[in-house]
Amino acid sequence: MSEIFSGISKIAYEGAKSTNTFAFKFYDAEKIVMGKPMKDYLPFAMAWWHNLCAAGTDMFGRDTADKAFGASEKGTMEHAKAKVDAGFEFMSKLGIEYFCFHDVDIVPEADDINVTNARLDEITDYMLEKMKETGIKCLWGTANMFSNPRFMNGAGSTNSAEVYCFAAAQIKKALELTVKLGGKGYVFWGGREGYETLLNTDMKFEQENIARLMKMAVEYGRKIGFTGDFYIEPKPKEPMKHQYDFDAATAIGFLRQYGLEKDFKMNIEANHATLAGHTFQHELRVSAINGMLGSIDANQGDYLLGWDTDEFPFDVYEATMCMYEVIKAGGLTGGFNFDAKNRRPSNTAEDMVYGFILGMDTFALGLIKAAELIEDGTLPALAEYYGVTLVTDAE
Ligand code: XUL
Ligand code: CO
Repeated sequence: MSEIFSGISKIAYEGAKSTNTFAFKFYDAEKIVMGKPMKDYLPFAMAWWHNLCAAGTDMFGRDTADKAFGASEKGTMEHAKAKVDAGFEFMSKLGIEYFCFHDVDIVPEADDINVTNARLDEITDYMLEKMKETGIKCLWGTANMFSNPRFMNGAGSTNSAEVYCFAAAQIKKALELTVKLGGKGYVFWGGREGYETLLNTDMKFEQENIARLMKMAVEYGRKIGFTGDFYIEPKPKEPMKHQYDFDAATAIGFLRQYGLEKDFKMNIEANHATLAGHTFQHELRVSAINGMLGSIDANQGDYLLGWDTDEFPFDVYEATMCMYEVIKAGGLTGGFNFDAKNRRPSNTAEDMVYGFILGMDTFALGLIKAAELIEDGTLPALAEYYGVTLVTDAE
């Protein structure tokens, strides 16, 4: 198999003064921070969909990037395998230990679910080989229940029994694949679980149906040996006008109402927090104080746009506050998945690498700054001066 990112060697740490654009300035995997190597705080993951599938298409224009990775035709099993080759080479060069995937990211979806499932079996065999070769692991898997037109009215909240059953079948397979790949988590992001108008929506019934689907997933997952966490990834809107998993507080209330709280945690995405009118830190704290801080989708939005722009994170203040919460909570059970993509003009293989260097460096610097905040004693001294208790020290 030929090298896909030829000309790019393994990305090394060179320090803040380095002018080498293909080097980390802050992410030094083995550097000890508060008694642990950086990489233990920051289990980074590559999102299969953005890095290997998304090629720049938006509602105003088609692909700008060539993500064929040497395959002669896109949307084929040859292309699916080329993505596996590209993905594992990419992760190895960046030192990324995990990946996350939706079922339909890893194979082209066929008209017949049995054909899709056979393709999924074949590609995951190939992924397993690569995982053994490289030591790279699966952070979480999920089923895409929002792209196919059948899900236009939702999956768990659909008005069609047939679509509901299809969603259940898709989750069953995605769970089996997650177990096969040793995934630590399984995500529910309810992109189309919501409504446009309440005049034609039975909200209670829809929420009960979503909970029922999750309950079946838990029962089946535990039966086939899935010992990891299920996650809800809250998001208030987009694509729907109103999504049921609005934010962490809403999702946690929902889980408690339906008796799902023992099996589920939160997968908090920075840009989704912003869309809900919260800070990233707020969503992390709400999850942490409820014992449900599971995993993170690391990205950022643009405060001037009300969209889910999924940018690679470069805001060090946000990353610092995030790492402050993560350290205080005793770490994540999951990891930091870069649910992030390059802008349309950043369309080269080199740009893919730059995006990840930026994101990894931002979180590494955030970790360093959060550790300073905790270790330099300023906050406890101020708290003592004013006679207050720091909430995260209260336990
Ligand atoms: C969409 C989003 C998803 C989930 C997985 O906004 O974040 O990619 O992370 O379905
Ligand atoms: Co996400």
